[in-house]
Amino acid sequence: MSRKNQTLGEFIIENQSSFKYTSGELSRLINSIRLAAKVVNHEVNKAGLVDIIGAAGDTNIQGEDQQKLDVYANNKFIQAMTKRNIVCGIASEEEDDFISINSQDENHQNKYVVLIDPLDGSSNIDVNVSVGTIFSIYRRVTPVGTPVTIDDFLQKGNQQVAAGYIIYGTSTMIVYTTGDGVNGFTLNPAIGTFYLSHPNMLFPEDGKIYSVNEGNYSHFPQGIKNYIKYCQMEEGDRPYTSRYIGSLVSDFHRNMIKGGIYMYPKSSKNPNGKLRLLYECNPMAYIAEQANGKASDGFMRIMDIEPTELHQRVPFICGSKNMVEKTEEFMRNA
Ligand code: AHM
Ligand code: MG
Repeated sequence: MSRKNQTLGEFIIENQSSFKYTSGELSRLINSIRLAAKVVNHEVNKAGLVDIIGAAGDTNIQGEDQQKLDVYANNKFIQAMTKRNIVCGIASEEEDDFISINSQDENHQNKYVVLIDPLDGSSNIDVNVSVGTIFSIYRRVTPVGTPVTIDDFLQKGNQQVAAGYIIYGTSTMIVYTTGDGVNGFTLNPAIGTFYLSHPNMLFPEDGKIYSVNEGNYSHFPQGIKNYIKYCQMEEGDRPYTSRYIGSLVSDFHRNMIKGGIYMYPKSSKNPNGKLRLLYECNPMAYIAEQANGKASDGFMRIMDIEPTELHQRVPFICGSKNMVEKTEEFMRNA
């Protein structure tokens, strides 16, 4: 039984047995993400001191090169998962190709692959606005004992066994699902422990917030334009409001708590949208669905899209169920 104030470590152990494959491998994997999150959080929180301690590209006082934060985060998450020999493969927004992991003694015995966006919301990094990490976990489809292949990564979102995000915001949180609802844990930075603060998170069925980069309005498909106009029109009791941080994790997190919709549609500038199917849209879609929300490309369920390449982009519309369905209706009728 989960309870508020339970630590993430306790929660992982307690819920391990409810997971259908109970080898403990998935628990170890989530634990390694938890550890890397703390290290990255520490670095993200120092980012404002960059003028004092040196900018990316400089050499710091210990003679180490300062890394850009997204590169730093990428290295930390990959190290956390490879050093402890927990996964058989990783794909990252920061890497052109997937990484196959093998340790001599284990000989490709691990069963899980991870797809990760180590630091999403890159335009917010240098300006003290929240950024996030997004991860998605699958069981490999190729046989254990052999190197992973691209097929292990190009799985539909509906095959995910776990997904989550870390938000480096006014407080730092891990929010994740293993297919049994969504739980959120807040870091107490004084003692470095995540506590269950948001058990069983749910999107309100309807919401008032729409989040979209309206600077791209003139390039949007007609259905999206119509939906935005519908939200803006003052008619009866339609009190919509616009909030857009430009950091998917933060916009999604707020919308899940308050009720709302996030949209990154295709446009004449970005014919497939901007966000990446495998390590941005699918994990957020899984969390959304587990929290009673919805995720669509405007016409079909995100998690049913057949992936064709690692860094594939798709239009992404996600949030409170009624709002997503309304947008789909506008898309169909445009
Ligand atoms: P990134 O992976 O380069 O950080 O891009 C993803 C981000 C999302 O977090 C955010 O919602 C979107 O890009 C914002 O894009 P835009 O600045 O075009 O509105
Ligand atoms: Mg990203």
